[in-house]
Amino acid sequence: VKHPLQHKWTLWFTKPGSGKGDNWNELLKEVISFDSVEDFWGIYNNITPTSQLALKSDYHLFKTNVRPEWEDPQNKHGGRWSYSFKERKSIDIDSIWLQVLLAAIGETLEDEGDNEVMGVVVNVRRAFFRIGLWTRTVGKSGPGGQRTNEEGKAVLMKIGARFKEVLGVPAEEQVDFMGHTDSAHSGSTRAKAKITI
Ligand code: M7G
Repeated sequence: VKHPLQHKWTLWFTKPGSGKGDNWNELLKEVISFDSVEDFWGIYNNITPTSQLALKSDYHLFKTNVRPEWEDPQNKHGGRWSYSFKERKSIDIDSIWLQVLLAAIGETLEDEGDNEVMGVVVNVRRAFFRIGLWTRTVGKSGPGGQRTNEEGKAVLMKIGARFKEVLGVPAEEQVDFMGHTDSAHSGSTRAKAKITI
């Protein structure tokens, strides 16, 4: 008997492009979906560890039926907590990313009913590994929102704090939150963060 997860998840991979003229859509590939603990380990044990991926690769683990893109209807009002590990050589990115995956599928990043976590991402870049946690809202009572702005912000901050703990980021370091509309308009996801924890 398999142990069911609370949600079904889909793994995506962004393969490194050749540089100029790369099309985001052509590089993003859906890999596989799973909804049990056993299937998660079967997949995890058979994919390339993050530490061995080529530069400009990404893994994305998102709830099934949510594409790991700003444009997805379930992401477009949302944002992302993120942290860049700049000491690429001295950190164990594989165990950090595994903890993030387990927190996502084990639903420990949010409380039942928060309904904010859309997925998690790891970006392999020349100068850093960046791990992100995508949320459905930016902590405001957006369209269909059932929370006040204050409640929304509190849920977002609680999720950010748990994410920071899972990442093992020291208290004095900052984990940043930014809305996807800002990411999309900046042309890069490195624009100034709005909220930090
Ligand atoms: P990144 O991989 O998040 O960060 O975005 P990086 O600058 O450290 O590599 C790199 C580029 O990929 C962006 O400037 C966009 O051109 C493209 N890109 C990334 N994301 C997450 C999206 C997305 O959700 N939708 C679209 N259309 N492009 C994206």
